Amino acid sequence: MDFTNLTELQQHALVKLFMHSYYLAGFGCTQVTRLMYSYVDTRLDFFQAQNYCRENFNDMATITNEEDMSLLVRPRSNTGLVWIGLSDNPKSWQEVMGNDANSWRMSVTGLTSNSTYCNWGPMQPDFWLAKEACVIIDKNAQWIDVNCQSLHMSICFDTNATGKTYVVVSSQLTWTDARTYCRQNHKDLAVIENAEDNKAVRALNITTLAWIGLYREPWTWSDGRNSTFRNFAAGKPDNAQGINHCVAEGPDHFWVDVPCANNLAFFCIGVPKLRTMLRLKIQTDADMTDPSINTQLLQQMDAALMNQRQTDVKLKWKTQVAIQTRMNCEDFCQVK
Ligand SMILES: [Ca+2]
Repeated sequence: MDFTNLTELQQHALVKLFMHSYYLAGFGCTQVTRLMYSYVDTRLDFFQAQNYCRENFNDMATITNEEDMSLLVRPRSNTGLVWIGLSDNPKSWQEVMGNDANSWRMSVTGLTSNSTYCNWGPMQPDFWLAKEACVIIDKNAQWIDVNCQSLHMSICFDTNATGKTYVVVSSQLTWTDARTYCRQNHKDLAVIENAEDNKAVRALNITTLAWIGLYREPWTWSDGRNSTFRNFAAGKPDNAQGINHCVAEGPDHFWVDVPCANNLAFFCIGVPKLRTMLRLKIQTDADMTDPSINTQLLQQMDAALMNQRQTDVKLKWKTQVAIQTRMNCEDFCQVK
């Protein structure tokens, strides 16, 4: 189908039509608010709430300071927990070498592993008591996540023309001190990228636990911001059930870690996205059942809106085209 370009007059008419409907939808929307944060009184699990916030606002609530916390307003009737956007999604670190902000990283690069190789011991890593973000290797060359402040011997590594060589350091050090020692005297804490590397470390015949160069930074904000602000209640987080990987706030704004599967109300951040339906009547001899034709028409309408500097509008077809006659078809278009 050859859509002739919309004339300037048609573009103006299209923009007026969209914007008129946009404002009408705004007046009728009960979620319009001037607050940065919106309380959503629907009980969903963490990831369902995340989807809802992304679909209808910008994302889940990120808290960067105490002023942000004061803007989290809830009805007095809700004295329970409400999701905020902080979590430690175990899909990114538990039993796998993920590629997310809270995934395991190599000391020598600060980056996530290029290989998917790992050799976790039974039930590891488990982020026990929400305090284990560094990795040791045992005498069977199995990996275990432990508290970075605990004291252990270390395995450093060097590189040469044939690859890596590993060195045992018997001093009892924290993970950070072990890394400093390895960097000053060798290349870094041990990098283990494959079964051959792990076998080489096992050949060192260590008799107790030793640090290797793996660590991670637990907890990430849903919208990707790197706010380090925390307001956990005393003794939290503690990963008490071993599955407390998502964070909610109580009515006093103190945070607790709870299972992500809990169904709670939640706070989103951003201005609500307004939606409206437009009914368009198009006269054409083109085949409107052809998806490419529909896409082409949508692109032309997008371009017309862009020409009028209406850049914050997203269009999509709500339903498949229903042809009434060859020359007269109707469809619905959604403004988001
Ligand atoms: Ca552990």
